[in-house]
Amino acid sequence: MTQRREHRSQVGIVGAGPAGLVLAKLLARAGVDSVVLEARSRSYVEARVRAGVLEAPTVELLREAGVADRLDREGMPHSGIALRFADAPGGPAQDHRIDFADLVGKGITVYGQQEVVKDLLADRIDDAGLPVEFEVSDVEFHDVTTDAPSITWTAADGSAHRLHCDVVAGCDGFHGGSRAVAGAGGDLTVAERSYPFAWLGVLAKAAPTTDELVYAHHDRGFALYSMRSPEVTRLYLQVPPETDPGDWSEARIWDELQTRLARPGFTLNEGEFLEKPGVTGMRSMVAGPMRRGRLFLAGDAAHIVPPTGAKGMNLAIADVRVLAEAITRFYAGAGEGGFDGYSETCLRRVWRAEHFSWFMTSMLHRFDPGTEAGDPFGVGLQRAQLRYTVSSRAAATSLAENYVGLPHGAV
Ligand code: RFL
Ligand code: PHB
Repeated sequence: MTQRREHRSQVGIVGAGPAGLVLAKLLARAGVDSVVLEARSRSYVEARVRAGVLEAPTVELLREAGVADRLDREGMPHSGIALRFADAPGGPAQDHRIDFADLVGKGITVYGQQEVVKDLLADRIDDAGLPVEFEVSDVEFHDVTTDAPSITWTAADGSAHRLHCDVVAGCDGFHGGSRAVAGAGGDLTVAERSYPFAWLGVLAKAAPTTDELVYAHHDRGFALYSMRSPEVTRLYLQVPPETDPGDWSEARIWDELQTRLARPGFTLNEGEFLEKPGVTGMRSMVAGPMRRGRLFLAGDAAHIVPPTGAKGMNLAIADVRVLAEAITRFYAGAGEGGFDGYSETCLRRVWRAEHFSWFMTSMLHRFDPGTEAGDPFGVGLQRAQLRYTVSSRAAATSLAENYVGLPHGAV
C-alpha cells in the first residue's frame, strides 16, 4: 500500500451540501481555513434536485456572505402561498391565500437548492481557488474527543490521505457516517417519527400557471404545486411509502395532479418531464447533542424534517451560522467555551422547525388515502384546522412567520 499523505487545516468538513459549503464560506470570511471532502462528483452534487424554498433569514445570510448575486437576479421572491381545500366534504376546492407580506412583512425566495450549491462551489473553487476534494471514499473520523482530531480518506485516484485539524464538521447528510461517530460516546439521543406516506416528485418543462406555491388537501391525498423558474414547474404527489416510481407513467402522474389540484378557474399546464420522477420518504428525526468533543454535526446529519414545511436546507444553513460563530470565537481565544452553546442553540431552532413541519404535514396529508370509509374524525380535524388557519389572522400569522423563517436566534 502506498503511504498516506498527511495534510493540515484548521477545520475538516465532510460533505459539500448546503451545510458544508456555507460553513466553509463563513469560515473563509472569518479567516479560518478548511478542507471540504465530498463523496460524489461536482457534476452530481450540482445536478441533485431537492429543495426550492429559501427562508428570508437564509437569503439574508447568503447576501451577507457575498454569495447571493445570482440568487438576487434569478430567485423568484414570493409574498404568499395558497392553501387549497374544499370547505365541506365533497364541495369544490378553493384557494385561501396566506399573505406573508401583509401578515409578517417578509417573504420567501424560490431558488433551487442545486443553484445555491452551484453558486457556493463556483465561489470557492473558481473564484477563490480553494479546493473541494470530490469523489472521496472510506472517510473516517479519528480522535474526536481530543484536541487533535483527524479525518482519513481515499481519494478518487486511490491515494490515501489524513487531515489533521482542530475541529471536524459532520455535514454529510442523513446517510453519512458522522452521526454514528457522534453516537459512539453513548450520550446521543435520537428522537424519530415516521409517516405512512412518501412524495413522488416531478420536474416539468411547463410554465407555472400561478405565481405562488399551492398546498392542496384532497381526498385522494396531498399535492404540492411549486416551480423553479418561469419555464419550469415542480410538482409533488402524496403516494404510499413503498411506491415504485416506475409504476407511474407520465399520463398517470398528470391525471392525478389534475385531479388533486383541480379548482374552478385553475389550469395546470402540462409539459415534458425534465428528469425521472423520484420518491422521497417522509420522516422526522432529531439527534442530539449535535456535538461530541471536537466533532460537530450540522444539517441533515443531525436532523430531518418532512419536506412539507420547506425547512431542511434552511435549518442546515442556520446550524452552520451558529457553528461558524462558535469556531470563530474558539480561534479568537474563547477556547472550548466557544463551543458550549452550539448544540443547544441549534436544537431550539431545530425543534421549532420540527414542530412546524409536523404540523403542516399532519394538516395536509391524508392518513387513510384510498380507504372507502376513510377516517372522518381525522379529516374533520384537518378541515377545522385549515378553516381556522385561513380565517383567523392570529393563526395565519403563526403559519406565515414560521414559513418565512423566524429570525436566527429568535427561538
Ligand atoms: P446534503 O445536502 O444531503 O449534503 C450532504 C453531502 O454529504 C455528502 N456525503 C459524504 N461526503 C463524504 N463522505 C461521506 N461519507 C459522505 N456521505 C455523504 C453527500 O454526497 C452530500 O453532498 O445535507 P445538508 O448539507 O445537511 O443539506 C440538507 C438539505 O439537502 C435538505 O435538508 C433539503 O434538501 C431538504 N428539502 C428541503 N429543504 C428546504 O429547506 N426547502 C425545501 O423546499 C425542501 N424541499 C427537501 C425538499 C428534500 C427533498 N428530498 C429529496 C429529500 C424536497 C425534497 C423532495
Ligand atoms: C419545492 O419546490 O421543491 C418545495 C417547495 C415547498 C415545499 C417542499 C418542496 O414545502
